[in-house]
Amino acid sequence: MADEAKKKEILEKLKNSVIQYDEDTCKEAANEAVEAGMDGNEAIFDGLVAGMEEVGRLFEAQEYFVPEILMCADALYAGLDILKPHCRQMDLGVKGAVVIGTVEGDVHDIGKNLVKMMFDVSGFTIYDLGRDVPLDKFVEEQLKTDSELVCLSAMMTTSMVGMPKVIEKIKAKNPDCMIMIGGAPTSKELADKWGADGYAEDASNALKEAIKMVSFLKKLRDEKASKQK
Ligand code: B12
Repeated sequence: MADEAKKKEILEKLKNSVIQYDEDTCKEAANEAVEAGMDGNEAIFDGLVAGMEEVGRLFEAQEYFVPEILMCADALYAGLDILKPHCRQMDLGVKGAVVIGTVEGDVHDIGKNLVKMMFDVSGFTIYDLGRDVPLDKFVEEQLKTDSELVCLSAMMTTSMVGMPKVIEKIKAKNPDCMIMIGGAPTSKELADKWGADGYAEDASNALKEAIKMVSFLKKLRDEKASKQK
């Protein structure tokens, strides 16, 4: 197990390598985290994601533009590839199947992939549709896989408007399915307004919400089945 000073140093290195879009240093820091026995989850969220948060600030301050951000995202993904296999597997007693994707018109997928990773380490079956996903594709995939959960991600006010359309269509075809939304411009209020069953502000809360939603759905399905007997 890494001592605290070493851990702090590695987290700073991960964070700064994302900010400085330095893919090689990011890989090096990720490997150091693995060698030091750090939890992958901590290295990802307190290192890589902390770096991307600062990148967001630099973008807003117009110090960074799209080309820099793309390189920052490349560095983050290079570190993520190394750290992902070292995330603690969790058995939270509830598993389910989830369809996940970023809605049409939106290519932001870092947040969506972090949410996916949390489901992955918890043993969920994942159908990842990727990014810029045509709205009807979510509906088709849910029906095809009969997944308990559909997770919609959006990072732009212009793309999030697709969410209520997907929710309406899925609910019309299969009311027995739970839908969770997330991404920076979304909120609990919007989720309620659009008829989604859940909202979470980050990846670890997304998993907690998903567990609650899937447990509730399974209970409902069991009750329905026992009434039909
Ligand atoms: C990285 C980035 C990019 C990268 C994306 C790379 C990639 N592969 O994802 C690139 C360079 C491609 C990009 C492009 C653009 N971007 Co951009 N981008 C960002 C930036 C800097 C960071 C986003 C990010 O990855 N954050 C880190 C992750 C970890 O956080 P997150 O995404 O919020 O995810 C967490 C939560 O939201 C939540 N979550 C996410 N999804 C889901 C889903 C569910 C179901 C749940 C429960 C939770 C959940 O959990 C995640 C993990 O904890 C943000 C700024 C910001 N402050 O957010 C702008 C930002 C999102 N981009 C913006 C814009 C405008 C654009 C462009 C239009 C710029 C341009 N002029 O071309 C294009 C759009 C292209 C398109 N059609 O999509 C704006 C959006 C403004 C708005 N409100 O609409 C932002 C907010 C910047 C700004 N302040 O102006 N961008």
